[in-house]
Amino acid sequence: MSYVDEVLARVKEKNASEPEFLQAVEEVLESLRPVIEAHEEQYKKEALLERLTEPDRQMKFRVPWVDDKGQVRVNTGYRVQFNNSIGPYKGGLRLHPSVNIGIIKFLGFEQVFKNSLTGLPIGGGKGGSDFDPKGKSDREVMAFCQSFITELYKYIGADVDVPAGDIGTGAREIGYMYGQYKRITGLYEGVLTGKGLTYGGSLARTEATGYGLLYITREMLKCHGMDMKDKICCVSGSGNVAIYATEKAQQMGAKVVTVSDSAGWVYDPEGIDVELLKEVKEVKRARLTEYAAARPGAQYHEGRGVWQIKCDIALPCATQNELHLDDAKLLVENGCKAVCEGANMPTTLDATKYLQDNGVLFICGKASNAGGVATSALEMSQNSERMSWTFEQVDQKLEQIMIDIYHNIDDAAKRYGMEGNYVAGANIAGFEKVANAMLAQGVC
Ligand code: NDP
Ligand code: 2IT
Repeated sequence: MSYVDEVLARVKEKNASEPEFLQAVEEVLESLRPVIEAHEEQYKKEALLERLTEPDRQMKFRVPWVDDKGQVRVNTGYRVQFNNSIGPYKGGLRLHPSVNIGIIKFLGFEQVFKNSLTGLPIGGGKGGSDFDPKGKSDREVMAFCQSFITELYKYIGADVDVPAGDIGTGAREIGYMYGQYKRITGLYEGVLTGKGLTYGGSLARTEATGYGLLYITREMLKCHGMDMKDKICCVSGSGNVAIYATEKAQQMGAKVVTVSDSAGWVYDPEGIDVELLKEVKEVKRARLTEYAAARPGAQYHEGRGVWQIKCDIALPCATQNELHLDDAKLLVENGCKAVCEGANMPTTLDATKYLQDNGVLFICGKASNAGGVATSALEMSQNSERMSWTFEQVDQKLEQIMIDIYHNIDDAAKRYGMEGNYVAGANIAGFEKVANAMLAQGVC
């Protein structure tokens, strides 16, 4: 049995109840086969893959808080510190009822490679809770965030582990968490990113994941003789990533015709009105039915369905495993040219393979959504030097980082004879830097 197969079998046995984590590990290890085979003896002796697939540590804790009726509520908090061989742990906090340890581990594992691809000195981690911010008052959200940090503060720090936003965690939640960290520790330091602009946040961090997704998409299209102008795009989700992906795609001359949330989706043939979408989602925290009600030409449908709309470019920006094999078949049938992931692992393994086998250009999330965490690392730099850069400075750096990521993953795929396979390229390029650092640092 090859070393990769041995490790895969062991990981499956040890983590049998964590399907998302297994999916993420399988995708990475399958792509790494040629790299591992070239160093099989050394890597096996060093147990490199066993160390890479086992988090440094994982914290699980109780988060008690009091709701507006005076009732005590209890959630579970998590932080998985996966790998810090190239920098302090870095990665978001997801607040969603579906959160469990397997989801946090898959996200933390992906983050290790993604953060490596940014070229910046950040290790991988992830955290969150099964708390659902939907329908909660500001005071309830604050009570939860304060309680969450009252436990988490022990494990984080500007040079240790720097959390940020993810699903359900935006500027409001980061603000409450930052205030509580400061109150407990007395430290005014860059322990969280995605902060408000008046207390250490970076310009362009809000836009960064969505904008970055479009910068890398445009670079890939350019290298294949295409551009964004007049392209029809289907976006899923309507949160932070989806909104700014839509905004940048339209600035580039494309037309985004769909968005979705967990209840339904909108088809707006005239092109999504981003300002209206921001008003509905960022200000009112309302459902997409309100968007459709305010936009006469738009159709609202319950359930899922964005991938049935004919498009040139598909940008899944909601959550994991939201683009299935059947969706991939529809996209191919409708002439879709490129799928670039804004979310983490939104495309199932069989759908990814189908798209690649049918000539659709495909960039996986750990490369294409890396602009968010890259800009978080730029926020850390600004905090360290106690300076803040202009929007244009940050945006330019972000754009260059995304262009560099495209060429790095393209080169890595070519080096191993897999030209055009950007999944393999991303996994290989992300792995090489982390593996070198781990080997150099000895058994740890
Ligand atoms: P938000 O909470 O801002 O938005 C999430 C969106 O996805 C909402 O429209 C939400 O709908 C929808 N959604 C969430 N869960 C589900 C589900 N189970 N089924 C259907 N729709 C769902 O999160 P973000 O935009 O920040 O994150 C979106 C994705 O991008 C995630 O995969 C995240 O990990 C990834 N990501 C985020 C980065 C960031 O900087 N924020 C960076 C890199 C990746 P509803 O409101 O109804 O729940
Ligand atoms: O998945 C991700 O990369 C994020 N949610 C952003 C992490 C960060 O630290 O900015």
